[in-house]
Amino acid sequence: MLRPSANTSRDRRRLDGLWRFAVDHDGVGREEQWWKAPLPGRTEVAVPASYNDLFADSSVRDHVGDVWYQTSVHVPAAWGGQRIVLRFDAATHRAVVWVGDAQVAEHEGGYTPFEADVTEVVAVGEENRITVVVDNRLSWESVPPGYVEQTPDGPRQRYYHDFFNYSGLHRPVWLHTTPPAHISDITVVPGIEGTTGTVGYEIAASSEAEGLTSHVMLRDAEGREVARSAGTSGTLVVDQVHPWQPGEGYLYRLEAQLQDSTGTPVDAYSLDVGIRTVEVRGNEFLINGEPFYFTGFGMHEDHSVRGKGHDDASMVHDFALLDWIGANSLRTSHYPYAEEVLDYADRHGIVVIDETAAVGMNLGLAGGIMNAETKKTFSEETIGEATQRTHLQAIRELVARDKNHPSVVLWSVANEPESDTEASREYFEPLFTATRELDPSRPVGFVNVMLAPVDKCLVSDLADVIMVNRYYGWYVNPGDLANAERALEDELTGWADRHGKPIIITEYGADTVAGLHSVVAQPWTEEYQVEFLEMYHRVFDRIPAVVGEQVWNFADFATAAGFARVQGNKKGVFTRERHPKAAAFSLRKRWRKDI
Ligand code: GCB
Repeated sequence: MLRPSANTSRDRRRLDGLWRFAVDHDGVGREEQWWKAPLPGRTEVAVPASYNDLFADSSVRDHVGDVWYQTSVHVPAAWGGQRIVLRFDAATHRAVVWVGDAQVAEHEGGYTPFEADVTEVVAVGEENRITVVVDNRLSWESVPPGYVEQTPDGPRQRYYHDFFNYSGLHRPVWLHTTPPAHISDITVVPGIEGTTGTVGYEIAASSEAEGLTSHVMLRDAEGREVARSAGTSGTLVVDQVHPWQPGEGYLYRLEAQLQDSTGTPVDAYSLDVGIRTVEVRGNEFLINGEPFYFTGFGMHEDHSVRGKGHDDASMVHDFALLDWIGANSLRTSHYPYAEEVLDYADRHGIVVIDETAAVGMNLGLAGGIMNAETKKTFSEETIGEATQRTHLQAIRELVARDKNHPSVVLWSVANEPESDTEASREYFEPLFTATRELDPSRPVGFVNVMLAPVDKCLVSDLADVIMVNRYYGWYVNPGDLANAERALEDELTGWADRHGKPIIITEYGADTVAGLHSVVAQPWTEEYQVEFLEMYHRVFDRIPAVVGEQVWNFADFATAAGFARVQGNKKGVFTRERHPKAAAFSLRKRWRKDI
């Protein structure tokens, strides 16, 4: 599925803005067919945004179930004869879409795009009503999982992950066109040998394109042609290649065309391409054959008021802070981020660990802390075959969406699942296999939890890279950094010895209330966060297999209520408003080589 584009053969419109909105408190909208008329009430909502925090109303914020969105769009008469497509970059967690009275799409999974060919349904040259119902319930079959508890006061959504269940239309909505005979997908796989770059390409086209020929041309960043080829697949060869590199996101542009027998273009699509290699060799992580050391953060798409809604201004600012602090990488914890984020990372040379929304698959933990749960994590009553099917589909959609981004160097199939039981291994083995089949060009891993240390974890040997989240000095040995240092070093040494693979510490951090200070470093103070991180860095520097450090978290973020959460998780190095805590300055000293 290619993203909407505007060029000589295609056009696009963003449908963002204010939409009509109704919370289906009584769960009657589907039965009453709310898509057939203007939605009840006068409420409006911003798209893209989470709806939860837009209103001063807990019955909206904590609503469990359906909410309805509706807008009207004029479809230009000039679009007649084109294929018209309605696309949602995301609807969290599932949606059904109608144009007028006709259902056109249904999608499960809150963080990947979906689209519908609405050519036969829209009235060209007229206003068309678009209605979407978005269901935010998490179940044992969804990714991430959860369950709805019935209480005397109504349903309550329960889940095991540590971020607020923001919901709604979080990303742009598009109406766009392609010619009926069109390019439907492009896959590129870059390579480098010495000073020569290669771009393996494959072009998929719609059935109407039979008889047309595919042509591709590669231009450098200055627009000069550097290679061309014909046919639906092949390899472009680039002499004196300018590689895509961390810190310098050099991009070529692939221009693909479908041409008829007279050489006239019928459809065209352009794609940015970074030429780089990624390889795990021994305990090193190599980009373009050079050892790469990850610095940066696990992040969240999280802002006050708009929740998980994508916003370019906030994104640019977050990247500016990453640059300021000297971060060269991020993990899309704990779900695929907006595609704009990956585009930006491509252009600016930020390295990305791309994660699915499989988080909270560990009933021994809830909201980041130990949980007295009697249910088994992996079972037919909880996370079972149905969940695995959803998970597999989420991996397929993630790889399909992000396969061409040079910034993405590693797939993370899950965050902190239970991984010390036979059942967990049975669950994950096919998912690793499938991910490698879908993309043989990138390493695959998952993020290990502290409850499954090196001698207990039964899943890590399936991974190319060991990713671990550790909280010595916080959840274990709180306030005792001397003991924490020994325990951390012992454990990381154990991982290095056992697997001989590169290790990335994908989370380490301490909750810190900005403005809280103490002369003798105490948990929750800014001083403690600084000393905590410095202790981890001493240990990392003593273990050669450690190839990366990503602090938890970039910024404070919203969570479900909990006695260890002070208006959310406070492990940010920046506050939720993106103001630096003391730790930001100490990380900057470590990570920026130029100051
Ligand atoms: C973790 C989770 C992350 C939590 C964090 C915490 O291990 O991966 O989602 O927010 O711990 O702060 O407890």
